[in-house]
Amino acid sequence: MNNARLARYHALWIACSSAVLQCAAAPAPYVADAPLQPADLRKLVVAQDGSGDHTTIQTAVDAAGPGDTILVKDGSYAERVVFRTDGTAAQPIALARYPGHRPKIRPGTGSGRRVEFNAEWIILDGFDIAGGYDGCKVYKDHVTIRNCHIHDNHGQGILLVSVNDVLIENNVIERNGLTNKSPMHIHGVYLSDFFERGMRRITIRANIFRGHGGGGIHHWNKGKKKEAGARECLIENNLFENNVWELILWSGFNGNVIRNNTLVHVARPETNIDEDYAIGFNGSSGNVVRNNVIYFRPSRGTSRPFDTRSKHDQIFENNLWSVPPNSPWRWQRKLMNDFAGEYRATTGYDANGLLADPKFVNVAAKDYHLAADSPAIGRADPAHAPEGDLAGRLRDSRPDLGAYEYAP
Ligand SMILES: [Ca+2]
Repeated sequence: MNNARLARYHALWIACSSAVLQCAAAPAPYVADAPLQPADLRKLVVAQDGSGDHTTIQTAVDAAGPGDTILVKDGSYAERVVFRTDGTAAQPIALARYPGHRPKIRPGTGSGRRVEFNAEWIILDGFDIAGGYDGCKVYKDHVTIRNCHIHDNHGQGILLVSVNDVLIENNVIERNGLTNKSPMHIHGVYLSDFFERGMRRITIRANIFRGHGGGGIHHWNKGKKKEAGARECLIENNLFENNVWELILWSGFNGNVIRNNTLVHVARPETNIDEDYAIGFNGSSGNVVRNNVIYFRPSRGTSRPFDTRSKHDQIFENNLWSVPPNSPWRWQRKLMNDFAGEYRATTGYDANGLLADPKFVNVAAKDYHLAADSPAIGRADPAHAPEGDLAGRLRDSRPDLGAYEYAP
């Protein structure tokens, strides 16, 4: 997680978006209309020692207008931060770390204490956010959250409420909600269409999600309104590691793309729910799940690699599943007995996929890069692979499965 890696990611994204360069992979199918770069019209410096323009983040945020960039120096800022002033597409408001610094935001656990977005066209870049009620909560469209470490908050890591065009990239999001009275309801990123307006173009790429009592990513909406739920979202190049559910996509998560992620499900926090799984759908349909690596080892009898509770169909192509024999799973509400033996014939999914050990470099050391003899190398569909990978490396002409492209 560093700026250099993010810069490489953007450089190759821009290179591949131009007509001049030929890249192995096709452009992303959906990308949030969210701000990529600060405008830097005016720079406001926040420093606790009085050497800047402000000593608290919130006074700087309240003073900022469109095009302004707030740069925060090292320190632990015990503040609730709330954006109330909109930026614009050409002139977003940016709140970023001062170059070379790594400021901490410690909102405190009182109700509503977090980094809260009540304004559009905002960039948040480079903070360590912990000990809040939530890490971040987003109520408005056109927001970018990148390069942050969002961890050990009492509630959600990032909570999106009925918004469109949010970009979440290059963050490490871990261990949120373990102090909550119901950790199973706390997720790394929670897409909640609470107002049932629909959520469009949420892009979640190149993040690490780890150790939540709920999902790495969870989607939910409460009702039956046709327009409600998430569509045209892109989840790519992420590592999901040992959340109770890596991906739990319920109630109206329809028509989205989940590609080139690595899911490692070998352990989990002990929380207030017994079951766990790597990927599951309920009341969600028409999603494309492609080029992912799912590494599953059960931690208890109710651990499942795959869990579906409704009859809606998804498209699964070119995924690698590593699942021991006789692993229980759930298909269209029915509990099954042996995923590896039953999956393809039962679902019709992954005719071009693999049931194999992905041969990570070192699972015990949590190094999930591919080893030289990995069967995942060269197995992704080039027409549907991202340009880069989780490490900010350009994928080659024979793209690999999972979040990490193999480099000899
Ligand atoms: Ca390759």
